[in-house]
Formats: sequence, structure tokens, C-alpha cells
Amino acid sequence: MARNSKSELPPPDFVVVANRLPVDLEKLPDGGRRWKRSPGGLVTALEPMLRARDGAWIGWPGVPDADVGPLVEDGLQLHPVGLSAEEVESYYEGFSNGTLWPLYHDVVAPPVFHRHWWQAYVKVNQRFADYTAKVAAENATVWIQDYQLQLMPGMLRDLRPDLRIGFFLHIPFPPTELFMQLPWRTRIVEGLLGADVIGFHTAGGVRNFRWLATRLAGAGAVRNRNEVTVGRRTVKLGAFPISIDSAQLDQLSRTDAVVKRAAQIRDDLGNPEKIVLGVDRLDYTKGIDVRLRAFHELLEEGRITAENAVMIQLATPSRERVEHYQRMRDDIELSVGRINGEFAKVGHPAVHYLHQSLPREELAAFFLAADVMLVTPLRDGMNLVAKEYVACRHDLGGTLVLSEFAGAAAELTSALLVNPHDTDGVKEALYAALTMPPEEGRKRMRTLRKQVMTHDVDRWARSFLDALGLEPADG
Ligand code: GDG
Repeated sequence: MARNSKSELPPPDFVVVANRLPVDLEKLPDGGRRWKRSPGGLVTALEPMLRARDGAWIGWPGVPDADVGPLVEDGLQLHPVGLSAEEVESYYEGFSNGTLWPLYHDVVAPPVFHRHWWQAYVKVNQRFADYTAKVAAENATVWIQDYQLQLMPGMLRDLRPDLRIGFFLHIPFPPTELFMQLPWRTRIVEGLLGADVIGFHTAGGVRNFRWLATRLAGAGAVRNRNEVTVGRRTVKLGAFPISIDSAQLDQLSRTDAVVKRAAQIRDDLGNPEKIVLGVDRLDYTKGIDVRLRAFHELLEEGRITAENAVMIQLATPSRERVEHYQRMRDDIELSVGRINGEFAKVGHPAVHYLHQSLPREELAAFFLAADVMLVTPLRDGMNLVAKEYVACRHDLGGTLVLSEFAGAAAELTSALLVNPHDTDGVKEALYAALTMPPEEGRKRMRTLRKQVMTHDVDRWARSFLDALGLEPADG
């Protein structure tokens, strides 16, 4: 097979494939186009490894109908895979975010099953597999990311049996009974089994998948072993809890600029005794309504006042074209309006709500200013925000209230863990956090920091690639 016929670039030995490239193509008002970096945790973690190996990243550039060729950025090959406007609607907004996302998050919203969405999902996965098969060097290692590309491992193995293929799922793998609702369940399990290593955030994900692989795809399993056999192949399954660049965030939060900005935020709020913070993509899985309800009830019961406790909810705009997200946004904004209507004074809202994306430094300042961090998802693969809050608290201040249903709860056991379905429980945990003796708070934070500072994203990526058998790069 002709390798790398898509470009004149040397065939890479290490390839990351994700729905999105680490850069977004932007259309300018004058009709021109430019690339804009979209730095996320995954990029930060994988970039050094990709560069050390002259690696490549394959993904969609973020706008429909963009016909752009590969480019090299600081030694990193970027390969755009195009999607039509119709495919963005059916494969991405439809099957990925309207079917798989709610199904994999414990059906907290009803998943929608459409055959034409599924067909688009198959077609786009095949396009990614065909492209990767042409680009990757002989015996290369390919690491496929996330739920948008679950058919790709099998498709790629059919085309290129010489490749070493890893797959990591960033969202929860659902309980077996829920997964069984999916009309195309067997195809998805078989697709994933094309990988040599399949990674999940938690041991629960491994268990669920292992059961389904044996029931649906005839895979063989040995008791107490995290692997299954498919024909002559062995597929390793593992829990690899993702993390953040802890040291970098710790450093950022110690800078003068961030420390001063945190003090200024408190000042701007009128120096309340306590600041309560939520930071999320605006998504129905994140339980923003849960924490607003708990805060509202504490105000109603007079256990806190809007003068001594102020809440800030930062909600990053997300998936704004999907109908369910539009409705949820309306509901949240209605609740914020209600709480402020009842409890705000002119110039002093009880809840500050920002539907905006903020710069990283600004986010670090909010983390440093917040006395209580509320992370209350109904279900979350990991939740990096919880870890980011901990990484920013070099002063050992602040208390984390964390949902049991976030993957992060398995590691952050010194947080105040809550069941987000239990409003009274969340309310009591919020109140306990607001009234926690400082020494207990510091003790908890010290334990949390021990975990987060030693288990960073680099360790995550290395442990996955070790399981895949990829040797560390020279130099
Ligand atoms: C998926 C899984 C899993 C948020 N607002 C701003 C901003 N953010 C950053 C946060 C954090 C990231 O976005 C969100 O990460 P999460 O992990 O909390 O959630 P998802 O986006 O749902 O991510 C999740 C993750 O994949 C990784 O595997 O943990 O469970 O759902 O880093 O800080 N960043 C900036 N401005 C904002 O306004 N700069």
C-alpha cells in the first residue's frame, strides 16, 4: 500500500487521532482563513511525546467543508480530515452528541436513535481509518481518542494489521443494561476490539466493557484478568485515570498576577466571607442545576445570606446548536434569575453567572479565590476542573465538594463526596464546606494535593503508552 500518499511528509511512527485537531481553522470576515491553537489538556500531554517522535495528529479542523491539506507546526504534522456541513450535523451533533453522549452518561437525557445518524458515524469513522492507513508508517503506533471514533480501531486493523492500535475513552463507559439499548451495540464493541489496548478512566468502565465483549462479540475472558481474547489476538483493558499538567497550574497560581487577581475578584464581589464557585462547560451532565438548587435552599432557609456567601457560576458555551443544550441553558438562566430576584441587592447579586470562555490565568484566579468549589456532575468520565482547583490551592485553602459520579471521586477521596441526586445531601455538604474549621480544610487539601501533584497528565499518557508497548523516545 502506498504510504503517506496524502502528503509529501515523512510517514510518522506515532499518530494521535482525535475528532478535533489541536488547532482550529478560523474563517475571517474578509473570506481568508487562519489556524488558531486550541490548547487543551490532551494537547499539552501529548505534544512533547509527539514532537520527540516526529509524530502526527489527525483530526477535524472544526469547521465544515474546509478543504485543507496537511501542515507542519514546529515539527508536529497536523492532518485535517474534512467533514461536510451535513456530516457535522449527523455524525458529530447527531450520533456523537445526541446518541452516544447521553447514553454513556447514564441517560440523564434521553438518547436519540436515528439510522441516518448511525450511517454518517460509520462513514466518518471509515474516512478517519482510510486516512490514517495511508499516513502511518510501517508498524507505527496509533492512539485513537474518544467516543466519536469507536469504530475506527476495527476499521484500521482491517486495513493495516501491522499497526499497534490504542484507544482511550474520555467519557464513562455505561452500565451494560444501558449500553444494550443501542441498536448498533455489537458493531461498537467489535470496533473497539480492533485495538490492542482499550483504556477507560475507571475500573467500572473496564468491567462493563469486558462483560459486553464476551456477550456481544464472543470474546474470551480469563477470570480476574484485564484482557480478552478475540481470535488469536489479546486485547488489554485498563483503567487509566486522566489528569492535568499539575505542576504548570501550580506554578501559574503562584504568580503575582494570579494572586493579585484573586484578591481583586474578592474585592469586586464586596469582600463576602465565602465565595462558592462552579466551572463547567454548559452541559446537562454537569449538574449545574443541582448546585443552584442547594445554594437557593440554604438562602431560603436563612442558613446563609447573600452578603456572606456569594456564588459564581462560570459556564463555557458548548454545543449550542443541539436543542437539548438550548433548553438546559434557558432553565439554568431562569434559576439564576429567580435566586437573584429573591436575594440580590442592587449592585450585589447572590449568583454571578458568566456564559463565557475565560483565559486560563483568569480561571486560575477564580480557583484561588473560591472558598468552596462545587463539582456536582450527575455523571462525568473524570472531571478535570476538580483536579485543577486542587492544583491551584498551594495555600491549602478552599474546600472541594465533589460528586461521587465523577471519575475523579475514585482518587479525590478527601473531598466532601456527594450524591448529586440527593439535594439535601448536597445542601448539607455545601453548608459543611462553608463552615469547615480551617485546620480540617487544610488537612483535606494537603491529601488531595498529594494525589493531584504526583498523578499528572504526563504520568497518564506514559502509563497508557507503556501498556501499548511503546518505548520512550530517545532524548
Ligand atoms: C471530557 C469528559 C474528562 C472550562 N471553562 C473554561 C475552561 N475550561 C476547561 C477546564 C477543563 C476543561 O475545560 C473541562 O474538562 P472536564 O474534564 O471538566 O470536562 P469535559 O469538557 O466534559 O471533558 C471529562 C475529560 O474529557 C478528559 O478526559 O475529564 O469527564 O467529559 O480543563 O479548565 N478553560 C478556559 N476557559 C474557560 O472558560 N481556558
